[in-house]
Amino acid sequence: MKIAKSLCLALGLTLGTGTLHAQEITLRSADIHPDGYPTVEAVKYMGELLSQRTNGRIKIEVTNNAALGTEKDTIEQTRFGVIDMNRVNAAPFNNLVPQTVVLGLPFLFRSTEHMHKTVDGPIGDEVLAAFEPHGLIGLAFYDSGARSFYSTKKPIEKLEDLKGMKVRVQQSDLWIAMMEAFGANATPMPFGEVYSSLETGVVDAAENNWPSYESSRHFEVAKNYTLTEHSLNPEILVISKISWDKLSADDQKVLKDAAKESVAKMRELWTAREKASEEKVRASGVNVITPDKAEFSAAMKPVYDRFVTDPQMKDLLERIRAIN
Ligand code: GTR
Repeated sequence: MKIAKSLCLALGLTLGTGTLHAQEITLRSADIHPDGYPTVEAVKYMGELLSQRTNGRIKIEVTNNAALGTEKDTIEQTRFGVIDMNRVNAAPFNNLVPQTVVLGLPFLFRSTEHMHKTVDGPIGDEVLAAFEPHGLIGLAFYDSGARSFYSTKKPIEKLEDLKGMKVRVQQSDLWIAMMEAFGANATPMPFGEVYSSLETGVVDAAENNWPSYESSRHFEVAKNYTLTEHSLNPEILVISKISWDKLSADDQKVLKDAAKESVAKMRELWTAREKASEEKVRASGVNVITPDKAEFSAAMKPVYDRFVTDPQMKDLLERIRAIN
């Protein structure tokens, strides 16, 4: 009895102390997309899992709509621990983490399934691990569908139509080179500037997946959508190494698991949104063109020649191609 009592006391004391010292953590996560967009909702879902599994001790607060800045800027802020987490497309990471380049290479993935098998396996793990020396911890890959061109005036029906067109691209050397290989004039700029640039003629075209084309309302100003589907470049979720290092090993595991589990949720949300966005865009009367992709793909050789040069890149590419 005495022993039990003292045990209880000891336990109570331990729990009490634990509660007193349990630090509540709110991780601030950036996204350029609005509420309801699958990337935003997937990170919120991850936050729910994290909160449940830590009894409300660790939370995620998603700051969306680019309120924390452009992707390029928020990557820097995340590296320096000003922002804890960030969901960004692979492209703006290209210049910082060269291993991410392979995922954006044009016409590389044969299907969404091929891309999933790549990022879900050892190659995905290698790419995520490559972030650490740059002050970031790679947590997960999210879907981003297929990117296709959209233009304001001249519809892009064949490769030749891109010649001399001013096309907005993401801020990445790979993407600039890709546009040049297509024969276009690459104009790198943040996503938030694309709508007005299309509207005022600063650019003639841009490229993106159905959900981004729709949610950004770019389809209202660029009414020709050409299904080149030239890249299946995924999204990447990262956490600042500074924020990561402040977590206990147990919390790091809970966080990583929650991130991995949010991937399935994201894929579900993505499939539904892709369909809904396509329906909305088509219903608005956009001119949807299905081109012969072969000539677009054939034009990409200089991109591979320039970016797949070192042995590590060659090896990554061969292994991705070998995935069935
Ligand atoms: C979207 C992607 C964003 C951003 C944007 C862009 O598909 O989700 O992270 O990369 O494209 O083109 O800038």
